[in-house]
Amino acid sequence: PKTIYLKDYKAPDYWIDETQLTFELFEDHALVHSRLALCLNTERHAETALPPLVLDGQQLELQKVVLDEQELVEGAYQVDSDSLTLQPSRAQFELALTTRIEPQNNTALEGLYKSGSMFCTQCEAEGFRKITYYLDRPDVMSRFTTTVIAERERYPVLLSNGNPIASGEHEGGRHWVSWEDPFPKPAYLFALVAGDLCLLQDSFTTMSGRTIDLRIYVEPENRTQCDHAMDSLKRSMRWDEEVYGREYDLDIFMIVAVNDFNMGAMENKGLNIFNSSCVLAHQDTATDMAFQRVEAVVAHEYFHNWSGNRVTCRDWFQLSLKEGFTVFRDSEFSADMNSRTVKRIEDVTFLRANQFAEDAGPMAHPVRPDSFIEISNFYTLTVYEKGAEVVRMLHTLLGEEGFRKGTDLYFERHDGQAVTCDDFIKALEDANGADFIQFKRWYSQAGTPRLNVRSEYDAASREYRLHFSQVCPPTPGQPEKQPQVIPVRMALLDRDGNEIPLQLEGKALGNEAVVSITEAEQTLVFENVPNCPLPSLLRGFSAPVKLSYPYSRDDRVFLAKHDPDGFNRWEAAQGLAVDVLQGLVEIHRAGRPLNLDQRLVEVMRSVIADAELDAAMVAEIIRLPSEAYLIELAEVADVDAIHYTREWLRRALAEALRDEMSARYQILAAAGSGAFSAKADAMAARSLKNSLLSYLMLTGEQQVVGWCVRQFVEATNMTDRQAALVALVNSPFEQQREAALAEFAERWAEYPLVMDQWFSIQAAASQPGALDRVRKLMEHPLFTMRNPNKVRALIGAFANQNLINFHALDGSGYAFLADRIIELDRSNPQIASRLVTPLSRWRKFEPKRQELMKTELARIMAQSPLSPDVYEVVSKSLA
Ligand code: DPP
Ligand code: ZN
Repeated sequence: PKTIYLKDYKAPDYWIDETQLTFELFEDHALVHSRLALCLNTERHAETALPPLVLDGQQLELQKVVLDEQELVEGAYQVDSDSLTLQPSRAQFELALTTRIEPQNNTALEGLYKSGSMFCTQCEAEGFRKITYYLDRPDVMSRFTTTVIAERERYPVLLSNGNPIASGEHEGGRHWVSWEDPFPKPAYLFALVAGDLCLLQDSFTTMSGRTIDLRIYVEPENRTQCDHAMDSLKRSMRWDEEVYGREYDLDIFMIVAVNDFNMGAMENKGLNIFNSSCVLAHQDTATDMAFQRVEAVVAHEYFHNWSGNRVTCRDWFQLSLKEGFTVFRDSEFSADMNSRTVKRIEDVTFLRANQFAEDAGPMAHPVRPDSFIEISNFYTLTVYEKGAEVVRMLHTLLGEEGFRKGTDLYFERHDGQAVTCDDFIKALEDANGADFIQFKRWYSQAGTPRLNVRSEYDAASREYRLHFSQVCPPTPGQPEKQPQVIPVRMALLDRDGNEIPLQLEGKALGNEAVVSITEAEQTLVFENVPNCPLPSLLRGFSAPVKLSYPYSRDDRVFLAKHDPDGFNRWEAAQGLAVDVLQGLVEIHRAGRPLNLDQRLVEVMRSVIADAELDAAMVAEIIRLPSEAYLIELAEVADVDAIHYTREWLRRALAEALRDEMSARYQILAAAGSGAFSAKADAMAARSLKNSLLSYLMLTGEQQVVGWCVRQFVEATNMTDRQAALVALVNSPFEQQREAALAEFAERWAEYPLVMDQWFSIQAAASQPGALDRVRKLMEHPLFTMRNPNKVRALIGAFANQNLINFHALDGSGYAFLADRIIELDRSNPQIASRLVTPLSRWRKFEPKRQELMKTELARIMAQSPLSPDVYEVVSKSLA
């Protein structure tokens, strides 16, 4: 496999102005006829020296090549496993091709494939080349017209990008529809769907008064689960008008739900294709978390219409241009729709447990990578989530208004273009007269910077000094880093928790300020500080760094109770829990008895009793840091000790706070037993109630098991039902657990997404014997390795969430995962490659586990053939 470098980027030799496609769909193959109007890129070549045309194409059977109405004989063009080459004789010419493909046998789910009885496509990043020969690169933007021809009976609905322009009947029960997309687009945004689908329809009036036809297509049995997605879509459209001034541009916007999909969803122009898990939501079948995910993904894909489609990426190294920006946009949307602080806590928790681990592992790469083997491997947490944090910092530095001026200029300047991250930054700079030269290191340097802070108070001069030092650890290919711009949102608190007005070098900054740390070592001197304050640093997680300040546990307790900033109150409680757990791990490793720090108990007690505090905040504060996060924080992670002490602490807290927890649980259970509501406060109440239930179950009291079973049986929604099931499955009450699992499976057998939950809950349960259970579940009639959601639900949940069993010291978890990767690589390399992640993190563990994990990686590496996807991740992991 070949490495591709950003520094080798060259504009294409030819452009494709027009792309006309005709698809003839049959039961065992499809014919793809393309007619391309090409022209020389005169900025690169003179008309007197025409370069050969090299089109990308893979796994295609080429049937016909017609150049300017002349059919070419074999020998007049060259075909190899990934290209078609021919020599044009004019600077402008027309090329017509026919290729034959077999969507029915396409198990990689890239290009044109079948999901159930439906035809659908996934072209990002390089799937279009599996449909026909093309310049399959995002800087080649073309106007597409698409005709789909298929049997009417089986495929009454035929969709593609843009607006429908004509349709008709053919002989033999076949029919056709033509679609025209007026906006030039790269091939990765092409889409086609053919199926027997039902339609949920609505409309939206844009800010300029145009009426848009909104359509969600799903398989008939899912008809009743689309309302939430439709509602989310309308709110997204309004929000993008209000917050970014962006109006929708076609007359029709379609979403199609498919069951077999590698990613969450895809923003194809005018025709978004979604994993059904990111569209369908009904309270009977979907949890509150699923509702929020649907809302976020619908928004994300819709927002791509501007940040991604109207302005797209020049090359795939710029992926974060659209993904980082769009994740930032969707997270702000969700923050506006729900609780801003809770949304931020969720995002930061996710980032620190997962993206920080990526940054510290063998696949660490900058937000704008400078090389790759397989681009599919770079749809990463770094490109998406860290990319969004980088955009968030720009937003913080420029402020709401300045940022908006910048994005207005960006959209205006680059509409219809394929651009780079530098172009994005340039627009923000130009609109604000700002200078982001140093800031751009966030795009080119990998790794999570550490920001160490110390303080000094001088009572005589009333000066308070904060000493900052930043250092970013080496990452593959980047041994040394330059200091980055780190915006620190902060305040200083007095002994009552009030903010002290900030005066920095003679300037009054108000009670809260954003200070930029730009040097490796930097000191800020605050003046007129009456008493030694306690700093509240990095509020709202204003930069994706690992902050360390020598807070005592008492300091953290104080901040958890008094910081006026909600996010940092949570952060202080979380920091206290981390500190307590890290201490317990040390005590446990030394073979000494564990003891419970009463300060943590008091913090939890006070929030559980606090009826004023948003229930979702309470739920976040009492949630202990995850095992994954504790592993990430550890130098060498002792999985057993982390699991043991965390479970011990959960039980100890449950016992210490039994009365408070059960009182609050009862109140919430009684209040939530009425009609279902999907409003934020109702969701928050369920979240807290279920978090309390899971603690209470650890007391082992029969009475609590009774509550849990009752909640399972009487729940009016999937959130409550599923939470009760999780609590039972993780309990020692075998009879109740098995009964609940059996009843659940029987009731929801017809609902694949609900059954995904059923698989995943069991795969993640930490009791011994988990691997045997997972093996047995693989034989369940509803399980299949062909469906990515099922693989994620069972194999993914076991390897990523059931850490104590996955890391079993006999190596059985590692061997099991390696077997699945090898098996999947033959059918779906993208999904196989994703599963390598847990093994790739071997350096985090002690020598014995390291050896076992490396042995499995080496076994995968020795397979032949091996996809470039898996090859890249495994070889980099072993390097
Ligand atoms: N479907 C993926 C996303 O929306 C890739 N564009 O992020
Ligand atoms: Zn995206």
